[in-house]
Amino acid sequence: MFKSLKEKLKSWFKKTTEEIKNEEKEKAEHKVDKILIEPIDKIPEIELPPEKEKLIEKLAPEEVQPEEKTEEKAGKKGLLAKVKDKFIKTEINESHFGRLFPELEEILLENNVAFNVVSSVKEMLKEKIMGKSVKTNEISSFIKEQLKEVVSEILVEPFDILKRAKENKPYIILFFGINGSGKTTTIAKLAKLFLNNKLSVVLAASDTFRAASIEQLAQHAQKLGVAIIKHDYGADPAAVAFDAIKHAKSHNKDIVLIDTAGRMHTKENLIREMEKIVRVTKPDLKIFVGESITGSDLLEQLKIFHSGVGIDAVILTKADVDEKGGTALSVGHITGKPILFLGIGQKYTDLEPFTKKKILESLGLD
Ligand SMILES: Nc1nc2c(ncn2[C@@H]2O[C@H](COP(=O)(O)OP(=O)(O)O)[C@@H](O)[C@H]2O)c(=O)[nH]1
Ligand SMILES: [Mg+2]
Repeated sequence: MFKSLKEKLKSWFKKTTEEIKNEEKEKAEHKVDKILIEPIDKIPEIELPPEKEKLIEKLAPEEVQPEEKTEEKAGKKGLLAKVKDKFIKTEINESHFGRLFPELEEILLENNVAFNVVSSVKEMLKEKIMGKSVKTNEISSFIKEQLKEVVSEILVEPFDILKRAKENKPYIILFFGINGSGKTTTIAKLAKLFLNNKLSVVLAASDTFRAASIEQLAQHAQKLGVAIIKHDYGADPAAVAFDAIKHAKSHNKDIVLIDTAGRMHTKENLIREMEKIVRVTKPDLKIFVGESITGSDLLEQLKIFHSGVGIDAVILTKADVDEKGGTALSVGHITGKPILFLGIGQKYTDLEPFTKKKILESLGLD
């Protein structure tokens, strides 16, 4: 994940900030040279009477300075350049920003960062860097640091799901997202995580719509050794979930994971179905599962589910095949909800906790 974004950001930093740095250094060096020369130029000429001038000439004949050795000269120049590098500052202005941002904007958009998120990045970054006086040699690291802060503010830090899961018993988690986004697989991965943390699990096969969905979940239940509550295809998904909760209560189970269908005859039907499941099960957590690679499509789905039933957190799947990664930057900004995990493969262990730090590292910003 983020392979492409990371590489592009890296070359962007290098190229643009080097350009600005060199240009500003040239300007500043010119200024410094001028400052060094000007005071001498500006010494007012004193008019002496001609005879006095002659006398002075006699007393102090023009000193012939030996030519400085070229090596010595070069050494002095190097030192001067170093001193200049250390102290010359550039105030970042509109023109710098205008040169910096368009390429960054393109990189972000190309890598699936949503348009309005890119606009926010622009405003936030501008606010942070404009008018700031930065040592010219440190422009690159300064802008990188500021972009890191912007990304960090855009991402939402996830909560600890294991800690939360112990708050209620049974702790009810409802999953939704479109067909094929990875809900069933993610539920199995999470079940494994809970089992590893000594929490017992019941699965609810509430996708009664899609062919083979019940068998798929049943296979996972068997492999993991957990209970599954299922009805027939076409049964009421809310009723299945209700039975699973009843089972968990009577068997003293810790967690109920409710699988759902990702497609109905219409989008409105699907949302209505989800609303009903929410009403009946009163879940502690509603998780939207979406494919990282689908970019703007995923964000559209996310908005529909979020406005329809309200989500608490997101899991992005197939991050292993997503080189762009921009979706992960957009989710938090659009919903204000955190991404909890990234699905990074098809094995039960291919579920990676999402943290800001990890993302910043993957982007080469930390
Ligand atoms: N590479 C990869 N494949 C995944 C991941 N999560 C799910 N899948 C695959 O995506 C397909 C659809 O997954 P499924 O759980 O059935 O999606 P559902 O329709 O939302 O329940 C399956 O072939 C899964 O193995 C992931 O994180 N990485
Ligand atoms: Mg499924």
